[in-house]
Amino acid sequence: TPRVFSGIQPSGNLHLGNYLGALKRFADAQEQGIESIYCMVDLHAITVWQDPADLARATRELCAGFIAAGVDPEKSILFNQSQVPEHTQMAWIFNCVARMGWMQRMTQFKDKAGKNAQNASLGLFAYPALMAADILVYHATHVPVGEDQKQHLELTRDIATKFNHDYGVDFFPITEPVIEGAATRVMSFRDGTKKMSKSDPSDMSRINLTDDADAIAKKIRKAKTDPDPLPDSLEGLQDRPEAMNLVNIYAALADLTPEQVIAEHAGQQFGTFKPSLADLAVAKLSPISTEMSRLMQDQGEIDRILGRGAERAREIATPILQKTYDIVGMIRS
Ligand code: AQP
Repeated sequence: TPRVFSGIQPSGNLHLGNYLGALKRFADAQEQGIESIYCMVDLHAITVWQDPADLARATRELCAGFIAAGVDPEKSILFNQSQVPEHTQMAWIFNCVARMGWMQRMTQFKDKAGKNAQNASLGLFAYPALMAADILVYHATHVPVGEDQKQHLELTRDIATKFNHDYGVDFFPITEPVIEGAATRVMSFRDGTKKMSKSDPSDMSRINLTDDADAIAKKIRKAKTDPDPLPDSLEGLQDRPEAMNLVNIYAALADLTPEQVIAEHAGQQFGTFKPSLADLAVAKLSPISTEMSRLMQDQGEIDRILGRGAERAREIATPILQKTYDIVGMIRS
């Protein structure tokens, strides 16, 4: 039976890329009635330093973001990673399955560690093994993510394959990444060759899910573009990353294909297209930010949702971890 797992880091600045690449698609998937498990991956977040008070706040805000985006905590399982210790227990097993060379190839590690990789945390290096544990401790079959996570998901498949092979079992499923839709890679508003990211120092580079209508409209108006009008076919966007990004965002927000957006807006100047996009973005996103701030007023309720989600998650994870320990030869008495 299919089972969906995905996670988001509570590292602040939840943005349009997280919404279109992840949250919105989770809400859409939920309607298909597949068992879905969604995690605020706080243990991943601390692979780079997080102020403790900010981390707690960002975790609650992320939970509010899931719910405001349409993920129902009754239908889906919503929890924070550190409340389910089976993730880290499984991660240790996978640390012993994964190879140093595999980790060294991860582009996210190279990007985040920067030039001074010796100074990066050991956790940042081992991040993909914990991510494999997040997924496989539930025997999840499908993982909806943005394009940037593709390499980590391949590593998850490699870990599952090697574990199954090393222990001569057919135990872990080979997980399918689900990377689809018009906005699997939302780009920065300042630089169309960089992905929109939480950690970009420029707030103008992204739309935060907590931005109000004025901020959303202003950021779209000021987004970098080229001087040409929109072309009359998708091919005309090939070497125009900023224009392509805005068309893809429009398509994803309106549940259209990029082709349909181009057909509707061919020949328009950005002076015309940007205000339409701003209206659409405000219509779709400001209800989410309003709902997030409403939910954030009742922290106790958010904490109860996370706690209840963690209990439900553990019901699935505990027997899978125990079986893993049995396979590996760990005594349980
Ligand atoms: N720009 C993006 N376009 C589409 N999807 C995106 N995702 C992230 N950025 C984009 C997807 O959002 C989910 C959660 O991401 P995450 O917070 O776990 O990971 P991240 O890649 O570290 O997020 P950021 O915003 O890019 O943070 P920093 O700046 O710290 O690197 C994932 O499904 C991801 O694909």
